[in-house]
Amino acid sequence: MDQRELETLLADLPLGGIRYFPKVGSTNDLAIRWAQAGAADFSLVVADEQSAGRGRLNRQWFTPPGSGLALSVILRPENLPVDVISAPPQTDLHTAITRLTALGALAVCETLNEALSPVLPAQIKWPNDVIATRRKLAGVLVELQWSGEKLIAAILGIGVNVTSAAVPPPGEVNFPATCVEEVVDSPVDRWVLLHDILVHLLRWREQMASEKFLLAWLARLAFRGEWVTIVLENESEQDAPPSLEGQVAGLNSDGSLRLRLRSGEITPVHFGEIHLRPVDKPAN
Ligand code: BT5
Repeated sequence: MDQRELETLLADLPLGGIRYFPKVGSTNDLAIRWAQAGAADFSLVVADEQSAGRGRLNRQWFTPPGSGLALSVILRPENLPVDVISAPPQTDLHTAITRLTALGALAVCETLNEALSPVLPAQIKWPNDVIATRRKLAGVLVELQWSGEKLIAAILGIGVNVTSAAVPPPGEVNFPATCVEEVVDSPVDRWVLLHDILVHLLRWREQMASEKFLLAWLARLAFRGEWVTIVLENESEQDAPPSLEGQVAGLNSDGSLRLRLRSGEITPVHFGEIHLRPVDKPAN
């Protein structure tokens, strides 16, 4: 792949601009800088390899060369539905980031469900992972870029493991990992996946604030009805984070997870707070 080939591949899509790099630190960093320099809405940064790819809370995201997709899309707030991002200080950042994250995860899920044969049964492990056969094969990282009080862009970063070379060794991941080719058991053209992910992003962006979007997201929510442990994330990492155990009961309209506790009470869990692992049965 090179810049010109990528432009040809994506020529039918209404993108703001395209930048391809064989190797970068993080595509999100390049997208942030490009957004600051005036990139048009829906501009795209793609890299074959990342040396400093990141996940949430500055965790690492592994992207060796030739093995997956690493992309970042620059979304301008004026082109997002008003209900998703309103002007600060009214902006509810958790809700906005959660929806934008779901936009990325849903686009990846639908692409994997539709573009491949056999169908790849991808699901969304709330809030930002795409899993299949209970293992992670893609992750989404949304970062907001401000100029003083003004939100200038949301950077939607997506990493997808396509070949087995993208899958980190078991000791280096906090959740079991896999890749697209392992799940479908055949070679996959990652650039076809990239094209289709962008098609789904463009389509769903228009409808991100709708009930239809929430239902599509809910339909792909992993672990529904299962008992899970929610670890409340603690950025300071000084103490072991507290955890909650409950059954995944669905989504609230703000995108928070509905968790049914042992008492039967349903409690919302908000973005940025959790880590999620299935457990076989409730603890006594
Ligand atoms: C994520 O974070 O899953 C978000 C990943 C976003 C990556 C994209 S690539 C393009 C753009 N540019 C960037 O720099 N980032 C975005 P989180 O849920 O925090 O998961 C991170 C954790 O996943 C790590 O701590 C590892 O345990 C695990 N991990 C790292 N690389 C992985 C991989 N390739 N496949 C599966 N798991 C991985």
